[in-house]
Amino acid sequence: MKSILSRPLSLKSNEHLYCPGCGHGIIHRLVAEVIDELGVREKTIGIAPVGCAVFAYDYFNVDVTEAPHGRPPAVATGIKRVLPDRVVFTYQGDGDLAAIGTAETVHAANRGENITVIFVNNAIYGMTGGQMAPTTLLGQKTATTPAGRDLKRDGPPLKVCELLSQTQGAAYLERVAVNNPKNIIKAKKAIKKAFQNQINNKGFSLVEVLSMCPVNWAMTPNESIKWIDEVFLKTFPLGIYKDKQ
Ligand SMILES: Cc1ncc(C[n+]2csc(CCOP(=O)(O)OP(=O)(O)O)c2C)c(N)n1
Ligand code: SF4
Repeated sequence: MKSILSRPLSLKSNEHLYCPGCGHGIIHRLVAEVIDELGVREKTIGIAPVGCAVFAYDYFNVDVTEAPHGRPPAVATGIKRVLPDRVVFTYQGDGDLAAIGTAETVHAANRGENITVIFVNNAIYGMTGGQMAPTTLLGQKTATTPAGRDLKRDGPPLKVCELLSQTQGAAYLERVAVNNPKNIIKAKKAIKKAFQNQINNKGFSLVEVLSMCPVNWAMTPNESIKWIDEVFLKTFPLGIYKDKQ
């Protein structure tokens, strides 16, 4: 029988700990397919975050180190500067990248570090109870934000692509989603471009991926893929926010 689908070489066969319907597994696969297609598996180094993706080092079949609490862009900067021939990427959630790691993210982008950042926005500060993500929507009640986000008390959701588009050093910023096949194809294209940019020395590239968290959204996987289209996208519109030629 002809095999039409197989596991990318850049993904290990380890079983994921992610919940059913979680977007992390899809995004892991897209990153792994891109690394395979670019033929850079032997020279790629990943940086894992805190949050649900903390175990990314167990899933990617490339060298991966761990930089807790939003420090992946700082660690990626050091690795890339010492080993400029390597392909260095960070994989971070919104709590990691846009709450505790805001400074590292903004300054790495502003300096134009030649790294690739995969930013998973699920509007949830995963792993801890009762904490709000910087991206949690106004009024959004979740398992980790039972009181919902209040504009006066908490401020509006933080829009990372829009924010980073103000930095001179950012070369490429795009927001994509993984809630349906059409969006998944676009997400892969954006992730590939973010890696290709690094290979072509274009500087800081970040792909923000809107991703499902059915467990903390208290939805079924089916409801959560619909919620992205019907609600999430209204606050976080998809598109290219910067593409420096
Ligand atoms: C004030 C504070 N500092 C640091 C931490 C450590 N910490 C645990 S999980 C996490 C981030 C989790 O959220 P996110 O990055 O959105 O990942 P997700 O699990 O949603 O994929 C952080 C920073 C914490 N819980 N609280
Ligand atoms: S809590 Fe949400 S982000 Fe974490 S693994 Fe489960 S579905 Fe994924």
